[in-house]
Amino acid sequence: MERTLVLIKPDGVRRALVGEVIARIESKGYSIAGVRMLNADRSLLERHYAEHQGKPFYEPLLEFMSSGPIVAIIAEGNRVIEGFRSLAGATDPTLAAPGTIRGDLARDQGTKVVQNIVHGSDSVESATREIAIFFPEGM
Ligand code: D4T
Repeated sequence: MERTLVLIKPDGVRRALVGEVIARIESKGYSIAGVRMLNADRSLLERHYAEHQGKPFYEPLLEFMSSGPIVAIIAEGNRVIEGFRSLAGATDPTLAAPGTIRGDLARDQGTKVVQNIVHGSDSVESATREIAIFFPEGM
């Protein structure tokens, strides 16, 4: 069964959208196989966002992602990686379609890094790598 890593970012937790995001995942028909709330430290975020190192939004991204608690979720189901990215909507919340998590619940706040409530793995390889970072003891 396919698995993906979903993160509810600090903006989502601050705005009390944890239940809303989990409800959308479950309502779509996927299962929750693991949930963990944590304060992500810099070394964990450096591993998670290794592909973005050196980009202009990298430092603001790490700062934002460590600005408060996040919720890491393992969601499970056939084609869940693609399916959750579809539920999340486009990275830029201004352009994310209404009906998606970002389209319904986020907007551009004019910050250096976009605050778009959720992260979802983009491939089987990323999902495996990211789940191991956030659930090192397995799930
Ligand atoms: P995540 O990784 O959070 O699910 O988002 P995406 O898959 O949709 O986007 P990403 O990995 O390309 O970017 C990671 C994170 O950085 C922010 N970002 C991204 C930004 O502020 N400016 C940018 O130009 C890009 C590409 C948003 C998400």
